[in-house]
Amino acid sequence: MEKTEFLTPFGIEFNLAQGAMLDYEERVVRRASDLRTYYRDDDALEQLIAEGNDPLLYEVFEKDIPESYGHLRVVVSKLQPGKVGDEFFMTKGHYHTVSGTAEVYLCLRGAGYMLMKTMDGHSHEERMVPERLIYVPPHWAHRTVNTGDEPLISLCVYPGEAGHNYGDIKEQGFPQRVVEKDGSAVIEHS
Ligand code: PAN
Ligand code: ZN
Repeated sequence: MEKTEFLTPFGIEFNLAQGAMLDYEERVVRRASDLRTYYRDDDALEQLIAEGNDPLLYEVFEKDIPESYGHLRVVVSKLQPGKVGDEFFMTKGHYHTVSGTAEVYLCLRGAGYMLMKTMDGHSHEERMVPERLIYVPPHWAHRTVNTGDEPLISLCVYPGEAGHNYGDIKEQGFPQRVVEKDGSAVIEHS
């Protein structure tokens, strides 16, 4: 058995009604310019960056938990509502670097989808709504998409050693895109 890093037990404070981790220690911010090449409509993204002063699209609130074997990373992911062209705001999406590690997402607020895919061509989507937990099995890349008009907020828990592999998704994308058509959210498959 691998040796795990010693940590003194602790609690984490939440306001579940707001979907907020109150005593987070790190905050990762992703702005529109961080999502260049991810959306189908590059011009619409550039327009959003220029006219919206490079708006914040999503944040991840984190506790200082070791990114190593045996630990569980506990974070809150908060994705703003909006669209780039007709495509709803989404996270970059990633495989875990240690790809055989799972993750759970408990949706706290908002509405949207979890898009998932595997390296060998499977794809799958799950609806995200409050009080629904999505189990992302090992080997499935995952991306969240906000189809509502308020932030989509989830509590995520994943193994400390998982790591994030963004490169493969940046190059290949997902086979699913979630777009607005005639006023409703539609998942397109390529
Ligand atoms: C989540 C994600 C978070 C942001 O905590 O990191 O939703 O999405 P990206 O990392 O794809 O930008 C998670 O899946 N962690 O493993
Ligand atoms: Zn993940």
